[in-house]
Amino acid sequence: MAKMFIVAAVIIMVMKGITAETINVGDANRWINPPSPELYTSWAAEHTFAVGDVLVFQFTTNFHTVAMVTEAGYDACDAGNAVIHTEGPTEITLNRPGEFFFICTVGTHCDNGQKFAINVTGTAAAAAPVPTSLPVEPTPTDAGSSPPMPLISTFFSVSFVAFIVALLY
Ligand SMILES: [Cu+2]
Repeated sequence: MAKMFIVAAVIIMVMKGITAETINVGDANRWINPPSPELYTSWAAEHTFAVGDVLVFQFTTNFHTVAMVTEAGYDACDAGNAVIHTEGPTEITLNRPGEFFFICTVGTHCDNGQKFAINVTGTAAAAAPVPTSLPVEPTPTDAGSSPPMPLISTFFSVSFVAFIVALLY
């Protein structure tokens, strides 16, 4: 029994490891008109991005913007008809795998390097929120087996407690 708890706890820790992260764009520099054109490309190269992660663009409202653009828009510093976020901070969830391109649309900021491209790894399903409104159907006769996916949050809580219990022994 204790072994099962430990296995469950390990699964939970792995799950926690792949849980969405909040990532501050530019780290301490925040989202600025960069002093060097490589600031954000360097920043992006130093980070990894996974589906479900949230990018936080820290800036004073109206001093900068955030637009998620196409690759062509990124190259040309042209937002086209992309949504332009003007309120700081702006948070953008990376909701799919693949390439994302971000620019600031204020003045020559983008030309100065206030832009970056990232490649997001993972699967779209990984970011799907756990449904909380689904009816939970307990299966008492099947208590020993792995719980089905909709019970994942219950599984999480129970396993965490089990992990603590396991630590005590
Ligand atoms: Cu800007």
